[in-house]
Amino acid sequence: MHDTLIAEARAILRRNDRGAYTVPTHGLYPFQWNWDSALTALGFSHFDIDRAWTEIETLFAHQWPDGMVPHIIFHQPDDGYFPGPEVWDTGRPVPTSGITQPPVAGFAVRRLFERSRSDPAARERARRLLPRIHAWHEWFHRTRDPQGTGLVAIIHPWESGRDNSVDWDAALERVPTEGVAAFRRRDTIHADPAHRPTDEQYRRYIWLVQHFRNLNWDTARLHEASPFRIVDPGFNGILIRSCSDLAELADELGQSEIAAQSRAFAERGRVALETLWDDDLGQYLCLDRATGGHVKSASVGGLLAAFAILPRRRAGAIAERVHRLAARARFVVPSHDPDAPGFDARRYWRGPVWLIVNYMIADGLVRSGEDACARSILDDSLSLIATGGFAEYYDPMTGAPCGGGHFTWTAAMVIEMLS
Ligand code: 9WN
Repeated sequence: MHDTLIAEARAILRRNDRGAYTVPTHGLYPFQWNWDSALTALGFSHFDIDRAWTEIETLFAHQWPDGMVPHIIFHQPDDGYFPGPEVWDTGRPVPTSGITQPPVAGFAVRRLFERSRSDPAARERARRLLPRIHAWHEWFHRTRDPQGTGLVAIIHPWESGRDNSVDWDAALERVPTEGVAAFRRRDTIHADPAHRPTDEQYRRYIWLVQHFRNLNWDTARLHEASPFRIVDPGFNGILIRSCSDLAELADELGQSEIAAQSRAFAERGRVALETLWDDDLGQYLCLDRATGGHVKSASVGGLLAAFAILPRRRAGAIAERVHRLAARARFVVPSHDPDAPGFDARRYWRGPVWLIVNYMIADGLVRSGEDACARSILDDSLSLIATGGFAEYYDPMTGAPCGGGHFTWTAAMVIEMLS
């Protein structure tokens, strides 16, 4: 059974392989996405370690001079996706978007290194990536935490990777729609519109893109200029974990300065994360930096923070929260609490289960001593695959597959979980 699943997962990775990068799935997402690639490299690492390194090297070959790593790289023209390179108009030699995505590459590269430690070529590849990843982490702290709070903000829902989460509803309401040029969505041709964000949300997504484009994609100015500025515990949990892992990797490679700075970023982040804790829900909350208030929304972002490797009592509370969710949903971890306002079992990040999120929560929980909870998350993940195939996401109440099919990072997570 496991062997068959692994074979199917490998075939999906090969099918979506475009040589030096993978597409998340044929049709719906025809380019390279940032955090998809980093997590996909983990899948490759079990059967083609060279290809795994290449995936991340290609991503970093398109890093901006200021350190930002864009969320999409438009390697080849393809009008099957909106918004394409002409909408972003970032002026990069190979077109890219102008915003970023959850920085999971630091974590992934440490894993790759551990899996190829005895190979001198891998050591060299890690040595070359190390300063680039560190430059990205520095960019985050410089441009997305100008007050030095220890936590960074996202300035567009797409940066979170959890595009239409209930977490963003109130903040997105404040984003205007006047002046948004007419557009034609393509996602709803490839996937069921009932599983995707609404047109109203898309108008606000595009307003933000136009706004940043009018500021010439000067990333040093965008944080202050954006009406949408949110501190997401999941996003920060990922950054903290990557900084910690980069510190370990830098130690191994004798790069003591990068090690010290990365460790300092991670420690400051872990302390600051505490300010997002909510006793009521037993999880972390987002902070709306534009209003200064917490966003009382029971989303998976507050559980994904477990990836940072939390102190025992916090990890225990998150495990307890997952346990309570399991009493309501047939499959954990739903991206939104089924009992909370805004839950929608099939609409993208407003309820469905995502395997990448499950993987990261489980990984963090194991490292904080919550093995049983982590095991139940992984078991549910594999049951979803067995019944629904390698989908983009799944209905937590029925297990029905949703969004795109033959999905790369879903397949990569299956290989990672079973290997
Ligand atoms: C926008 C590729 C990406 C993921 C995101 C997911 C979705 C894009 C979209 O697909 O976002 O970046 O067009 O819907 O939300 O997490 O990286 O798989």
